[in-house]
Amino acid sequence: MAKITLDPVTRIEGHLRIDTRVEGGRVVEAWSKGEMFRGFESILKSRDVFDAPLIVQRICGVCPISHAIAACQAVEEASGQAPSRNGVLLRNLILGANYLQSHILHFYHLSALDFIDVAAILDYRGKAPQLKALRDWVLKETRSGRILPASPFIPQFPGGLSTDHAWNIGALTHYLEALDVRSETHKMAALFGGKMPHAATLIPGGVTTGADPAVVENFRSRLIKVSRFIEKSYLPDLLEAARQYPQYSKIGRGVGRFLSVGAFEEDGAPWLPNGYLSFEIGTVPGNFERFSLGKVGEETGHSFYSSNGNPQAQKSGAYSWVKTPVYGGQSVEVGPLARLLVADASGVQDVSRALDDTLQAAGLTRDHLMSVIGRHLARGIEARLLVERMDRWLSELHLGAASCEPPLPGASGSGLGLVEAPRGALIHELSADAGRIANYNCIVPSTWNFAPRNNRGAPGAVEAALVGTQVDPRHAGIEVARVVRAFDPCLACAVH
Ligand code: NFE
Repeated sequence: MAKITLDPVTRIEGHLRIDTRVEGGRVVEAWSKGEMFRGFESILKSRDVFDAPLIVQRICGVCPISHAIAACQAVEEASGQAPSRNGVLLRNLILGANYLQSHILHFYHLSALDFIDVAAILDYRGKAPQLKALRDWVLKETRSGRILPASPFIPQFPGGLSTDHAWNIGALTHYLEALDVRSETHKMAALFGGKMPHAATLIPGGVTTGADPAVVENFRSRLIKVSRFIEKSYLPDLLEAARQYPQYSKIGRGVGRFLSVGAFEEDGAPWLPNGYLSFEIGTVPGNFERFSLGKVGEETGHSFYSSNGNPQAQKSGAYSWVKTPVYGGQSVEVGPLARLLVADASGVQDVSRALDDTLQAAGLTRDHLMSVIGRHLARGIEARLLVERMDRWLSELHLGAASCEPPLPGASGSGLGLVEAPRGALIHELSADAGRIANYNCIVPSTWNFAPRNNRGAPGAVEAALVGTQVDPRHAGIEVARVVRAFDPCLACAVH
């Protein structure tokens, strides 16, 4: 076998193609290709700055909150405004709910089918109504010749799936429950965001909904339900996947450089680009340092853009519509694993404790974190940590106080938004003139992770992670898919 191509990579948002060259049963080279162009930065030009939080949310239905908050921060800096304390806490809560939604979506509905064998439903003999209904529906559709067995869950690659019937059925049960749990998280976000997925209340200055005691308790009761699912289903399923797929704790290492720009403002001070944030800011491993915007660059040597950033579909050497963000001239990995590693390296104690506990339960070490299983575990650990923080933020809300400062019109100058989206470091850069957007630039998590080679030919994070992956020719690329999906690709975001 000379190559494996996944085109399109399925169960993601947007259009991603992965090409690999295989020698001796291992991937020796990989190319990550974003196959579409969007153009949000052009759409934003000359709009009113107050439109930015609404427009940028349309980049993506999965992580709209992080885009909105980044835009609010950028507009606030350009207009010299600080959000209210309640507004900051409400942003944290809406974003936290969106993280929980996104992490549970990623494991159960986007990735689990690479591990569990859903065809186990055909042999289900139990009494759970949801599972019986699912089995009967699959059997009926199959007999009618409309679909193949397990088609509600296609596409699924052959080979390498779990043969543990009890886990297959258990995880499938959780797959169905996760639909309801995600609905709870959406409702939580909508309680303060007005609606989901694209929230209506996030504006420069804060959040237009107040902190009403009944709404706060409504949010808290749903958080308890979601927390129960994380503890009883999500984390145990992650540990079971780690147990059944030990080889996946050893592959998918990647570039080994991690970046986090800090998530969730905590100290009540006006927002500052380098202020204290609960997941900390920096790069690891080894040489933890504070994040510096001056070290961020965007390269386009292998992307379909001209040197001044305009789309250029016919360009020699280009193979992706994703640009190549670099930090200090090098490709880095962003995302939940990066956040945990940065926080761990910078002494955030509850993060270090949670890492220790989970790794011990999985029989793994910190070195195993830089792997497919490590990236999945990182989301579960983060979900548990977030529930604790969200409960605290609810308690810190000043009930009945304003959650929003009056808007300051006529923003002029530049502004920066730095937010950790569920998938990693998100940067929005704005320049404004008399309240209108002169220029807007987004550097987005999946852009970092799914970048093509940089200008010096070094691979992007996913391209590097794929190298060395052992592949079985009978499996049609499931090993490659597992490595790729552990990064949780969103190409709609990556290209924006
Ligand atoms: Ni479209 Fe997004 C990415 C996340 S950016 S899902 O990449 O998380 O805010």
